[in-house]
Amino acid sequence: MSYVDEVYSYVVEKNPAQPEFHQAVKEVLESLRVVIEANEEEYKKDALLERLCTPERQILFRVPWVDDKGQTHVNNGFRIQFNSAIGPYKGGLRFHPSVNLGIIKFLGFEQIFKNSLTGLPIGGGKGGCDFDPKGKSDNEIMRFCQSFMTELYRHIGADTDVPAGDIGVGGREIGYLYGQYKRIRNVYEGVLTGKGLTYGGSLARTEATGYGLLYCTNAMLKANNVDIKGKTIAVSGAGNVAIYAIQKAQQLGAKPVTCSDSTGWIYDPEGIDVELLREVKEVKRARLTEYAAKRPSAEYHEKKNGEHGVWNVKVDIALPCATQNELDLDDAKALVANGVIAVAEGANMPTTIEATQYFQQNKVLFICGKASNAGGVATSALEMSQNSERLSWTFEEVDSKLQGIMENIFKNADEAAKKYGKEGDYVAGANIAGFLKVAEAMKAQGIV
Ligand code: NDP
Ligand code: 2IT
Repeated sequence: MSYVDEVYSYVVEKNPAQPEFHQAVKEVLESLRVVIEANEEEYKKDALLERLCTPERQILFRVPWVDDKGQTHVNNGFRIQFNSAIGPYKGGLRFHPSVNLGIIKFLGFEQIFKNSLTGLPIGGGKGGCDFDPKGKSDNEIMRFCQSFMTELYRHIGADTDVPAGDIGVGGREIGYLYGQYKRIRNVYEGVLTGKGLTYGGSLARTEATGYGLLYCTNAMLKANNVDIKGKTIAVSGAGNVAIYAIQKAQQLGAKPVTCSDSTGWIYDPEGIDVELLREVKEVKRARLTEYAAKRPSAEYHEKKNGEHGVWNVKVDIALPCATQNELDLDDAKALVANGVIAVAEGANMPTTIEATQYFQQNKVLFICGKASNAGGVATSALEMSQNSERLSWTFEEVDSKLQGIMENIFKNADEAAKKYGKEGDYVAGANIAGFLKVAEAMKAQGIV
């Protein structure tokens, strides 16, 4: 058995019932095969891959909180400090009822390579809770965030581990988490990113993941002589990533015609009205039915039987921006049959392995989230820099750095793919480029 296969079996055996984690490891190890095989003896002796696939630290904790009626609830909190070879652990917090250890580990594992690709000094981590923020009052959200931080604070710090947002964690939650951290620790430090602009946040962090996705997508299209202007786009999701992906796509002259949330999806042939979408989702925290009610050109479709909806619309480009495994083989077949040219992941691991392979076999330009959604964490690292120097940069300054970082990520993934004989396979290129830096740092630091 080759070392890659041995390590994959080891991961499956040691981490039972964590299918998303197995999937993320499989995808990375498969694309690293060429690099590993060239250095097999050395990597194996150092158990480099076993170390890479085993979190440095896993923190599991109880989060009790009291609702507005006086009822106590208990949720499960997680923080996975996966790899600190190239910098302090960095990665978001997800609050969603589906959260479990395997999901947080898949996200933390991917974060290692993504963060490496940004070129900035940040290690990989992720956290979250199986708490459902939907339907909760602001006071309930505040009490929950305070309880979550009352345990988490002892494990994090501006030079140790710097969480941020992810699904279900936006500006409101980061504010409550930050307030409680500061109260307990009595230090005013950049321990979280995605902070509000009045207390140490960075301009353009809110927009960064969606904008970065489009900068990366555009770089991939340009390298393949495709002009984004006039292209129709299917976007899934209606949260932070989806909204600013839609906004930047429009600024670049493309036309996003769909978005979705957990209960339904919109087809708007005139193009999504992004200001209306922001009002419905960011301000009112309402369903997409409210968008449809105010927009005569929009069709609203209820989601039935777990179907994904938006991928059946005929478009040139698909940008999955909601959640893991939301684009499967059937969806990929529908997109290819409708002539899709490019797919770029805004979410983390939204495309199943079979769907990814189908796109690649059918010559669809495809780039994975570790590269294409890295703009969020990259801008978080820029927020850390600003906090350290106690200065704030302008929107234009941050946005232009973000654009440069995303173009560089695409270039590095493209070049690594070519160097290892996989031209045009941007998944392999991204994984290889991300891995090499981390592997070198781990080797230099000895067996730790
Ligand atoms: P938000 O919570 O802002 O939005 C998530 C969106 O996806 C919502 O529209 C939500 O629907 C929908 N969604 C979430 N879970 C499911 C589900 N299980 N089934 C169907 N729809 C779902 O999160 P973000 O936009 O921040 O995150 C979206 C994706 O992007 C995630 O994969 C995240 O890990 C990834 N990401 C986020 C970054 C960031 O900076 N925020 C950076 C890089 C990646 P509803 O409104 O009904 O809840
Ligand atoms: O998946 C991700 O990269 C994020 N949720 C952003 C992490 C961060 O630290 O900004």
